[in-house]
Amino acid sequence: MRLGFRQLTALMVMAASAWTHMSMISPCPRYNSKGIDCPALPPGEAIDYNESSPIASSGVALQPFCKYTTPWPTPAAQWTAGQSITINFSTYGSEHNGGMCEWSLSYDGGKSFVVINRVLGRCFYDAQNNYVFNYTFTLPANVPGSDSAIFAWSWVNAMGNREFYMNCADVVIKGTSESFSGPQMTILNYPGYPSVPEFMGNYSTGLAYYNNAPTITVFAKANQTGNSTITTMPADPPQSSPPYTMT
Ligand SMILES: [Cu+2]
Repeated sequence: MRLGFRQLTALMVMAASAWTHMSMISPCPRYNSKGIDCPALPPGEAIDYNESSPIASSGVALQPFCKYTTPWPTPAAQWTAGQSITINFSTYGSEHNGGMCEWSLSYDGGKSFVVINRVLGRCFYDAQNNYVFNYTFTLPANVPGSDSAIFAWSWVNAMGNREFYMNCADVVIKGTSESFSGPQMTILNYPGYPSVPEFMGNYSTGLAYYNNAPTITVFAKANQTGNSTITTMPADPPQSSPPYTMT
Protein backbone atom coordinates (compact mmCIF):
# COMPACT_ATOMS: atom_id res chain seq x y z
CA MET A 1 0.00 0.00 0.00
CA ARG A 2 1.26 3.43 -0.90
CA LEU A 3 1.04 5.99 1.84
CA GLY A 4 0.24 9.62 1.24
CA PHE A 5 1.81 12.41 3.21
CA ARG A 6 -1.08 12.56 5.68
CA GLN A 7 -0.88 8.85 6.49
CA LEU A 8 2.87 9.06 6.83
CA THR A 9 2.50 11.98 9.21
CA ALA A 10 -0.04 10.02 11.24
CA LEU A 11 2.36 7.07 11.41
CA MET A 12 5.18 9.32 12.54
CA VAL A 13 3.01 10.80 15.27
CA MET A 14 2.11 7.30 16.43
CA ALA A 15 5.76 6.29 16.41
CA ALA A 16 6.69 9.42 18.33
CA SER A 17 4.02 8.86 20.95
CA ALA A 18 5.15 5.28 21.36
CA TRP A 19 8.43 6.77 22.54
CA THR A 20 6.77 9.21 24.89
CA HIS A 21 7.41 8.33 28.50
CA MET A 22 8.65 10.93 31.00
CA SER A 23 11.36 13.56 30.98
CA MET A 24 12.72 16.20 33.27
CA ILE A 25 12.58 19.55 31.48
CA SER A 26 14.03 21.86 34.14
CA PRO A 27 16.82 22.01 34.95
CA CYS A 28 17.43 21.16 31.31
CA PRO A 29 18.87 17.63 30.94
CA ARG A 30 21.63 16.99 28.43
CA TYR A 31 20.46 17.74 24.86
CA ASN A 32 16.74 17.64 25.79
CA SER A 33 14.57 19.00 22.96
CA LYS A 34 11.81 20.14 25.32
CA GLY A 35 14.02 21.48 28.08
CA ILE A 36 13.67 24.95 29.58
CA ASP A 37 16.61 27.38 29.44
CA CYS A 38 18.92 24.79 27.90
CA PRO A 39 22.62 25.54 27.35
CA ALA A 40 24.14 25.37 23.86
CA LEU A 41 24.99 21.85 22.67
CA PRO A 42 28.53 20.57 23.09
CA PRO A 43 30.36 20.33 19.74
CA GLY A 44 29.45 17.18 17.83
CA GLU A 45 26.31 16.42 19.81
CA ALA A 46 22.71 16.57 18.57
CA ILE A 47 19.40 17.56 20.12
CA ASP A 48 17.65 14.57 21.73
CA TYR A 49 14.12 14.32 20.35
CA ASN A 50 13.57 11.07 22.27
CA GLU A 51 14.21 12.97 25.47
CA SER A 52 11.55 11.05 27.39
CA SER A 53 12.77 7.58 26.45
CA PRO A 54 14.23 5.19 29.05
CA ILE A 55 17.92 4.33 29.10
CA ALA A 56 17.06 0.64 29.47
CA SER A 57 13.98 -1.33 28.53
CA SER A 58 13.11 -5.04 28.75
CA GLY A 59 16.62 -5.96 29.78
CA VAL A 60 18.33 -4.02 27.00
CA ALA A 61 20.54 -0.99 27.60
CA LEU A 62 19.49 1.70 25.13
CA GLN A 63 21.74 4.48 26.39
CA PRO A 64 24.46 4.98 29.00
CA PHE A 65 23.73 6.36 32.45
CA CYS A 66 22.66 10.00 32.18
CA LYS A 67 21.58 9.22 28.56
CA TYR A 68 24.65 11.15 27.37
CA THR A 69 28.13 11.22 28.82
CA THR A 70 29.36 14.60 27.58
CA PRO A 71 28.25 17.39 29.92
CA TRP A 72 26.62 20.62 28.90
CA PRO A 73 29.45 23.11 28.18
CA THR A 74 27.76 25.64 30.45
CA PRO A 75 25.61 24.91 33.49
CA ALA A 76 21.87 24.30 33.14
CA ALA A 77 21.30 25.79 36.60
CA GLN A 78 23.17 27.57 39.37
CA TRP A 79 22.10 26.69 42.89
CA THR A 80 23.19 27.41 46.43
CA ALA A 81 23.28 24.66 49.03
CA GLY A 82 20.26 24.99 51.29
CA GLN A 83 18.03 26.69 48.74
CA SER A 84 14.67 25.46 47.56
CA ILE A 85 14.74 24.01 44.05
CA THR A 86 11.85 23.20 41.74
CA ILE A 87 12.19 20.37 39.24
CA ASN A 88 9.80 20.33 36.30
CA PHE A 89 8.70 17.37 34.22
CA SER A 90 7.11 17.02 30.83
CA THR A 91 3.34 17.14 30.94
CA TYR A 92 2.94 15.29 27.65
CA GLY A 93 4.49 12.07 28.93
CA SER A 94 3.28 8.72 30.14
CA GLU A 95 3.51 8.34 33.90
CA HIS A 96 3.26 4.53 33.84
CA ASN A 97 1.25 4.56 37.11
CA GLY A 98 4.16 6.16 38.94
CA GLY A 99 7.02 4.24 40.46
CA MET A 100 10.26 5.12 42.21
CA CYS A 101 11.87 8.50 41.61
CA GLU A 102 15.19 9.68 42.96
CA TRP A 103 17.06 12.94 42.59
CA SER A 104 20.81 12.66 43.05
CA LEU A 105 24.07 14.53 42.73
CA SER A 106 27.42 13.42 41.33
CA TYR A 107 30.70 15.19 42.05
CA ASP A 108 32.93 12.78 40.15
CA GLY A 109 31.65 13.15 36.62
CA GLY A 110 28.90 10.57 36.94
CA LYS A 111 30.76 7.66 38.55
CA SER A 112 28.74 7.86 41.76
CA PHE A 113 25.47 9.50 42.65
CA VAL A 114 24.24 10.38 46.13
CA VAL A 115 20.49 10.75 46.64
CA ILE A 116 19.16 14.09 47.86
CA ASN A 117 15.43 13.41 47.47
CA ARG A 118 13.14 10.50 46.77
CA VAL A 119 9.49 9.94 45.96
CA LEU A 120 8.96 6.21 46.23
CA GLY A 121 5.82 4.43 45.11
CA ARG A 122 3.64 6.77 43.10
CA CYS A 123 6.00 9.36 41.72
CA PHE A 124 4.07 11.79 39.45
CA TYR A 125 0.83 11.37 41.45
CA ASP A 126 -0.36 12.96 44.66
CA ALA A 127 -2.45 11.33 47.36
CA GLN A 128 -5.65 12.34 45.52
CA ASN A 129 -4.35 10.64 42.35
CA ASN A 130 -3.76 13.94 40.53
CA TYR A 131 -0.74 14.22 38.29
CA VAL A 132 2.34 15.91 39.74
CA PHE A 133 4.75 17.41 37.25
CA ASN A 134 6.71 19.70 39.56
CA TYR A 135 8.67 18.75 42.63
CA THR A 136 10.02 21.37 45.00
CA PHE A 137 12.45 20.42 47.73
CA THR A 138 15.43 21.79 49.59
CA LEU A 139 18.90 21.24 48.26
CA PRO A 140 20.56 20.01 51.47
CA ALA A 141 22.54 22.78 53.17
CA ASN A 142 25.57 20.52 53.47
CA VAL A 143 26.05 19.46 49.85
CA PRO A 144 29.49 20.56 48.62
CA GLY A 145 29.99 23.33 46.11
CA SER A 146 31.08 22.47 42.58
CA ASP A 147 31.37 24.08 39.17
CA SER A 148 30.64 20.73 37.53
CA ALA A 149 28.13 18.78 39.58
CA ILE A 150 25.64 16.51 37.85
CA PHE A 151 22.03 16.60 38.98
CA ALA A 152 20.17 13.43 38.03
CA TRP A 153 16.58 12.27 38.04
CA SER A 154 16.13 8.52 37.89
CA TRP A 155 12.92 6.53 37.74
CA VAL A 156 11.73 2.94 37.84
CA ASN A 157 8.23 2.89 36.30
CA ALA A 158 5.42 1.03 38.06
CA MET A 159 3.59 -0.20 34.97
CA GLY A 160 4.61 -1.33 31.52
CA ASN A 161 7.86 -2.62 30.05
CA ARG A 162 10.51 -2.82 32.72
CA GLU A 163 12.45 0.39 32.25
CA PHE A 164 15.01 2.60 33.90
CA TYR A 165 15.07 6.32 33.25
CA MET A 166 17.84 8.76 33.97
CA ASN A 167 18.16 12.41 32.94
CA CYS A 168 21.16 14.51 33.92
CA ALA A 169 21.62 18.26 34.11
CA ASP A 170 25.03 19.81 34.69
CA VAL A 171 24.79 22.37 37.48
CA VAL A 172 26.88 24.78 39.48
CA ILE A 173 26.39 24.54 43.22
CA LYS A 174 27.63 27.14 45.64
CA GLY A 175 28.38 25.64 49.01
CA THR A 176 31.10 25.40 51.61
CA SER A 177 30.63 21.84 52.83
CA GLU A 178 33.47 19.48 51.94
CA SER A 179 31.42 16.32 51.83
CA PHE A 180 27.92 14.94 51.90
CA SER A 181 26.66 11.50 52.84
CA GLY A 182 23.45 9.87 51.75
CA PRO A 183 22.06 6.81 50.00
CA GLN A 184 23.66 5.68 46.79
CA MET A 185 21.32 6.08 43.81
CA THR A 186 19.41 2.86 43.22
CA ILE A 187 19.67 1.37 39.72
CA LEU A 188 17.15 -1.29 38.71
CA ASN A 189 16.00 -2.77 35.40
CA TYR A 190 19.31 -1.91 33.75
CA PRO A 191 21.60 -4.70 32.51
CA GLY A 192 23.94 -5.77 35.30
CA TYR A 193 21.58 -4.55 38.03
CA PRO A 194 18.61 -6.16 39.78
CA SER A 195 15.24 -6.21 38.05
CA VAL A 196 11.85 -5.63 39.57
CA PRO A 197 8.56 -6.71 37.99
CA GLU A 198 5.56 -4.53 37.21
CA PHE A 199 4.13 -3.25 40.47
CA MET A 200 0.55 -4.50 39.80
CA GLY A 201 -0.76 -2.18 42.50
CA ASN A 202 1.95 -3.05 45.03
CA TYR A 203 3.77 0.25 45.34
CA SER A 204 6.41 -1.13 47.65
CA THR A 205 7.72 -3.36 44.83
CA GLY A 206 11.50 -3.03 44.91
CA LEU A 207 11.36 -0.77 47.97
CA ALA A 208 13.90 -2.93 49.79
CA TYR A 209 16.56 -1.95 47.25
CA TYR A 210 16.00 1.69 48.14
CA ASN A 211 15.83 1.09 51.88
CA ASN A 212 19.02 -0.98 51.72
CA ALA A 213 20.98 1.35 49.45
CA PRO A 214 24.47 1.78 50.91
CA THR A 215 25.37 5.16 52.32
CA ILE A 216 28.05 6.90 50.29
CA THR A 217 30.04 10.06 50.88
CA VAL A 218 30.78 12.45 48.05
CA PHE A 219 33.40 15.17 48.21
CA ALA A 220 33.76 18.64 46.77
CA LYS A 221 35.89 18.26 43.66
CA ALA A 222 38.67 20.54 44.91
CA ASN A 223 39.03 18.47 48.04
CA GLN A 224 38.54 15.12 46.45
CA THR A 225 41.27 12.63 47.22
CA GLY A 226 39.72 9.73 45.37
CA ASN A 227 36.43 8.46 44.14
CA SER A 228 33.41 8.75 46.34
CA THR A 229 33.44 6.07 48.96
CA ILE A 230 30.92 3.82 50.57
CA THR A 231 31.27 4.61 54.25
CA THR A 232 28.60 2.51 55.87
CA MET A 233 26.71 -0.59 54.98
CA PRO A 234 22.97 -0.85 54.44
CA ALA A 235 22.05 -1.74 58.00
CA ASP A 236 22.95 1.79 59.14
CA PRO A 237 20.32 4.40 58.46
CA PRO A 238 21.64 7.39 56.50
CA GLN A 239 22.75 10.14 58.87
CA SER A 240 22.14 13.18 56.72
CA SER A 241 19.22 12.04 54.64
CA PRO A 242 16.39 14.39 53.82
CA PRO A 243 12.87 13.31 54.72
CA TYR A 244 11.57 10.95 52.10
CA THR A 245 8.09 10.78 50.72
CA MET A 246 6.35 7.46 50.41
CA THR A 247 3.32 8.14 48.25
CU1 LIG B 1 7.69 4.29 29.09
